[in-house]
Amino acid sequence: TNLYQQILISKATNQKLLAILIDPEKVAIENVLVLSEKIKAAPATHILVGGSTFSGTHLNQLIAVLKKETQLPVLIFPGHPSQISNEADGILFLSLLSGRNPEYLIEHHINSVEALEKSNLEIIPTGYLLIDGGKETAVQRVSQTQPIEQNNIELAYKTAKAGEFLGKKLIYLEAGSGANQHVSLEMIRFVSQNIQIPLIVGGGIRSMKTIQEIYQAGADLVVIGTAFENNPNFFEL
Ligand code: 1GP
Repeated sequence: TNLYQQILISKATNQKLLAILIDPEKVAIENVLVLSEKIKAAPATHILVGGSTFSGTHLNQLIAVLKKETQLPVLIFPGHPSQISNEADGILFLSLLSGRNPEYLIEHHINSVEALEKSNLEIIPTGYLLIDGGKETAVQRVSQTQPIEQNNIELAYKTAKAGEFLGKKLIYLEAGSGANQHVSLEMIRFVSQNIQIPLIVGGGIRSMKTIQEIYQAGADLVVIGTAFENNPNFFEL
C-alpha cells in the first residue's frame, strides 16, 4: 500500500496521524542524529520536510538520515520546486487554493515536472488553504497571498470542497508556522464534516491538549513544527 492509501485507512479506522515538520533551514546536518532520536521518542507517524525559504544544499542528506534513523515516511512539504528530493517517500503537491497567485496555483508545479518525472516520489495532490493566524506568517509573505479570515468558515469550506471537486486527495488547513492562533475548532469541524478526503491541520499548535481538540474537531493529521523545534521533549510533557 502507498502512503495515501495508509492515510485513507487511518481515516476510516479513526487512527489519528501526527507529522513533525522539519524546516531544513533550521537544522544543521550535524544535529540530525540527535533530532532523529527525539522524533523516534515522539508519537509521530510522518515527517514533513520543507519550508517557505530554504535554499540550502544539504536537503538530500538531511532526509536520508531522518529516514534511516526514524524509519518514518518522509513527505516533502515544498515551498519551492528546488525543495524536491528523491530521498523522500512522497510529496504534498500543494495548490495554494486560498490565494490568487498563479505561481502557487500552477507555475511552480510546471517547474517541478522535470524533477518529479525523474523521481520515485509518490505525488499527493493537496489543496492548501492559508487561514489567518493572527499575524503575517512566512507563507503569506513569500506567496504574496491573503489568508482566509478565521470567521469566514463558508469560504474555507467552499474552497476546500472546490479542491475536492478538482481532484485533490488531501486538504491542508494552515494557519502558518508560528501563528498566534491555530485554525479554529469551528472551522475544522465544518470543513471536515463537509469533505470526504482526509484533512490536515497545522500552524500555531502548541499543546497536547490542543492537538486532541483538533483531532476531535475532525482533523485526520496534525502538523507540529515550531513547538517541537523549540522543545524536542514537547510530546513527553
Ligand atoms: C507550518 O503547519 C505547519 O507549515 C506547522 O506550524 O510551526 O506553527 O507548528 P507550526
